[in-house]
Amino acid sequence: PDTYKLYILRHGQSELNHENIFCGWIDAQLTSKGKEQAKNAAILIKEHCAHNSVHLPRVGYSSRLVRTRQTMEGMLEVLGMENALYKVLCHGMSTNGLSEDLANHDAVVFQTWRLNERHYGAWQGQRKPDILEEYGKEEYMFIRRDYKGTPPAADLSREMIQEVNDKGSLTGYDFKEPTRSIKYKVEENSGEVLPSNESLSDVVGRLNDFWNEVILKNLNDNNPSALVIAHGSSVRSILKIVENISDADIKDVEIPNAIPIVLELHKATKQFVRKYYLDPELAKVGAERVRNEGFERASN
Ligand code: DG2
Repeated sequence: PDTYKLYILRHGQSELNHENIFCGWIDAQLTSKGKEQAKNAAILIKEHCAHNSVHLPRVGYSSRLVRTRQTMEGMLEVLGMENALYKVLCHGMSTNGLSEDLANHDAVVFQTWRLNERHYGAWQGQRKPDILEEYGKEEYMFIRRDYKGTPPAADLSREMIQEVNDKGSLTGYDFKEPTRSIKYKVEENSGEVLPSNESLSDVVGRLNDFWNEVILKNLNDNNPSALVIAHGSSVRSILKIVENISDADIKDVEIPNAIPIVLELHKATKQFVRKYYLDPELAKVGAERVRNEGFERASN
């Protein structure tokens, strides 16, 4: 094949997705439906690779939030790659040593805050229908989907974070200290400046270099594919960067939970060639559901 392939997806349904609550940087875990979705996503990739006689991806990228970690673990289990090495990447750290790591593990997964969901500021932890009622339809959709729409900043000293560690168990955090400075200590010590609210354009700004300098750079003949597990906003940001989608058009792009998108890139130039969902029908239904969140009282 003359293209590299990136398998990109949003994590499976989280507990807060299910409750119709803005999640952002809150560490919500996957529901049992979310775990099933992760398995199904892995099966789709497995079938796709078998059908095209190509190897499974062995390099993975995820956010620092537990819902992408759980999705990754569930998928790697189905792919028969449980012996995976997880590494946090932040300022000043590189993916050097990848080939040695791959020699000793089934897969290597880099976790970065740059793939986190956008920080939803003061809206985090609040029910979508309540925010819709408080702000009205126009403002709600502007902040939720306009490229520059920014929610009010979170009060970080009170940031309601149901923090769980990478394995999904509640950590014994001392809530007197903001939990962020415990979870993201590595990042803060490395000099990263973390947000307290973000628009989609902020996410594109913090993700762009990581996309080009890390994810694209690591694609080569030894690693012609990679698996990227991210969030609604970080997947939309990736599509915006890769397909050069306009600021106006990106507001109409919705990302369903856990349906892999294949992004094919030209080998020589790493330019965008084509994009497709591995289950287009399911993706359509899922995207429609996301678009309507907040407008109906029933949860998904
Ligand atoms: C959702 C996106 O992000 O919400 O933060 O609640 O992908 O992490 O579940 P995700 C959240 P919307 O912008 O679609 O309302």
